[in-house]
Amino acid sequence: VVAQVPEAQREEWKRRAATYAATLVEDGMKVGLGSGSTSRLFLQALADRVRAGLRCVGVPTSEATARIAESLGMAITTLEEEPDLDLAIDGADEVDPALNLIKGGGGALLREKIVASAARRFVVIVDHSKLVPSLGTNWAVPVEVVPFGWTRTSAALIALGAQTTRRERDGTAYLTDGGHCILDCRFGAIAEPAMLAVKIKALTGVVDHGLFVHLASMVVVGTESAVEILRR
Ligand code: A5P
Repeated sequence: VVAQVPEAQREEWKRRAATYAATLVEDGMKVGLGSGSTSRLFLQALADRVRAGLRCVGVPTSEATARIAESLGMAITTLEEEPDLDLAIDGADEVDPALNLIKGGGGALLREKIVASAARRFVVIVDHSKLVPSLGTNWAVPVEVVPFGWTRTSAALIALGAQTTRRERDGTAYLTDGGHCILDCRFGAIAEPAMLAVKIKALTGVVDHGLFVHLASMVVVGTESAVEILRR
């Protein structure tokens, strides 16, 4: 499905969701700032509001997002300074009908999950092509693992039913902002994300994974003509 939608059209759908999400930020809020291309559009829309007088402070979910936010003139801080956020807004790779997610296509899943968990409301912004009947339809589950003994951790994930691929960049292991590897794990369609999430998290060597279960309070979906709001 994803491949059939021209990129320019998806970009427009993403922009629609991102622009709507920027209107959810109220004066004085502490906001988690997501990572990825949809979040970048959100940052641009939010920066427009900040230039118009809105006061807010953001906690970035990646070094890349921190750089973008700063370049747009936005105030940023850390979870150490502001451990309780009013709102977090981020993209996703897949969204199922129960609003469970796969995240981490951009490799920022660990900080994204910590920031989403620190927020009173976690709002997800996606284009329509990200909606799937079950997680795992189009995407592998990214699993963040410590580099030490990663082949052992990979074997444990294979024993859970995954086909694993270590993510690479320029011919060498891709490393996250936290200095960990990512193993992209294909499980096929995932019948019970909550159960799989617990099993993956229990493996020694796993730091965290891209299954976001029962975390999103709302999903804003950009479509051809409008935004659709999905609530849990
Ligand atoms: C980053 O690690 C991811 O979780 C992104 O939020 C996700 O991959 C969605 O990215 P896009 O908005 O670029 O599709």
